[in-house]
Amino acid sequence: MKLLCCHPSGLRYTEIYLRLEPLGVELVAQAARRAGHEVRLLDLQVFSHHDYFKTLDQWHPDAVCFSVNYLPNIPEVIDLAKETKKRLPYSFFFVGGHSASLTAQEILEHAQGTIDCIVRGEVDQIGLLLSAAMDDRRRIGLLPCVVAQDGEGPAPHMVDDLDRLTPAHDLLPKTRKYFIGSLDPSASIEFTRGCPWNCNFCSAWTFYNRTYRKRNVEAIAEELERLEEPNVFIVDDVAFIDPQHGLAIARQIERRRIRKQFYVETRSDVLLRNKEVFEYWKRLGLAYMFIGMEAIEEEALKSFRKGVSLSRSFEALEYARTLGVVVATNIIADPSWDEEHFRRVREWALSVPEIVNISINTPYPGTENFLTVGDKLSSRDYRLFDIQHAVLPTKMPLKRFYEELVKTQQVLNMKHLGMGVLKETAGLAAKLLLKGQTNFVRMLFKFNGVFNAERLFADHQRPGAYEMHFPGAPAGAPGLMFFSGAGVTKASMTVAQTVP
Ligand code: B12
Ligand code: SF4
Repeated sequence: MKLLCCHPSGLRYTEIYLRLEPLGVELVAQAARRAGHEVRLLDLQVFSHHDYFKTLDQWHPDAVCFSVNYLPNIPEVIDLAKETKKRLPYSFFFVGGHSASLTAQEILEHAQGTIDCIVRGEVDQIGLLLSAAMDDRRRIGLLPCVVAQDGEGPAPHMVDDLDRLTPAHDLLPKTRKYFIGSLDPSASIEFTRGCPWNCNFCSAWTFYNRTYRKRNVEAIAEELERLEEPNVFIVDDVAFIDPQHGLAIARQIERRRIRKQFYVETRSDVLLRNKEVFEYWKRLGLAYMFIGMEAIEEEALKSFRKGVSLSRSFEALEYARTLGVVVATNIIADPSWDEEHFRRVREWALSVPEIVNISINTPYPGTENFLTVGDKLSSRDYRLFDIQHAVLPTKMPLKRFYEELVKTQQVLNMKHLGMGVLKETAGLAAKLLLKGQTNFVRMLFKFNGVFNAERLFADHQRPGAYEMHFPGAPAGAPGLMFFSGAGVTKASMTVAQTVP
């Protein structure tokens, strides 16, 4: 069978800073290739819809799949499914990934029969699914992980060996298009999967049942050795939770003389607890670090159930500074914020040397927040769920809220984007341009074209919205966990607050 594996378009609000390779769909491609199928990869973050349709028309795939990790991509994928079925009526169209797993029934409803099924959970039994698609599509709804129009198979189980599959990086064309800031070009890699904490705005822990699994260090080192890119984005939600694992990977890198620059994301308490791991990684090439702070007020941190005190957060920032890596953090803006609140955040963010990013508190399906405040949503247009739009009622008039948000983002970005930064990084920029890497330099000038209050406001009036289901609506209720063996719903939502 010919299978076309696709990742949907990037968002204009993230593409300024980064564009990263689609690991999820690369795993699907690898699984299908192993099962003997002919596979192509197409990433719409890099290629256009025109390229997609050209591939359909010229290559005639028997099956097409999309990875949907992001809610804003749901409408795009549904529209592409509809158009695909017009061109290739007998093709098999399926979707998987984080967001698709958590909103499976409603996606099928919106797609009106053009999406054959959603595969929930992790890439595992793709071979079985593709055989069923070739032989007898009526069987599909009986398969594990599958949600189809006419049936739903057993709940997904978690993959026991994360090293059984490695991403089909070699099938990815145009790898030089992936970058994060000045780490241009950059590949991506996964060391661990899942998160043992339970912040109420996040679905990382609900998706993976609050488990935390580690890959084999040798397998990781071999994968790193195969990557040609000089930079690597480590996609773990919280890097180096287990210090022994982090140290063991570092030793492998040192022993094999792998020379790369790395980007990691972690938590304040993990950083402070495992200083020796981060120091070792700094010596090996750790260049960028993102620390999820989320708030600069104790009360707000508590309300997110982050499990870290404000003083520990500030201590972590201070310590990170001494490591000599670029440090970025994020603050979650609440729709209840007024001018004064934005002003206080601007004042704090300007007083620290780190890159400070502002996102908006957004209840995602699969999060506890969705179950508690999801019925108050002011918009259910999937395209607005990118944490740059307010989908809960704002205290200030919406337009005013966006003006304050963009003003804050502009002030903060002046520190890190534009002409001033180009002057400071002139040597690096010139080096990258000489190598034909333009992503970083373009990034420095894209900001104003993208972050714009008028545009954010106008996005709420765009036609063609598919509406997300409210929590509790028959086809939209995701519960909190869906892997087999778990059944946490709104009624039984108390989750143990164990912090590793
Ligand atoms: C790197 C990353 C990004 C990159 C984009 C990378 C890319 N090209 O896809 C950037 C930084 C741009 C990004 C942005 C955002 N992200 Co992000 N991101 C991640 C991160 C850290 C890693 C993704 C990854 O590669 N994982 C490794 C691969 C192997 O896992 P995976 O893709 O999930 O694939 C597994 C399954 O989902 C499944 N699968 C995936 N695709 C398919 C397809 C089929 C057909 C099948 C069968 C199965 C399947 O199988 C895989 C495992 O076997 C994840 C967290 C995480 N650790 O996963 C968050 C995460 C996916 N992001 C998230 C969010 C919220 C966002 C943002 C909205 C906000 C933000 N954090 O900035 C934006 C929106 C971007 C957009 N386009 O809309 C959430 C998603 C929540 C949700 N959907 O409910 C996550 C889970 C983080 C979190 N802690 O909540 N992100
Ligand atoms: S620590 Fe990070 S990944 Fe884990 S639940 Fe909290 S926000 Fe999500």
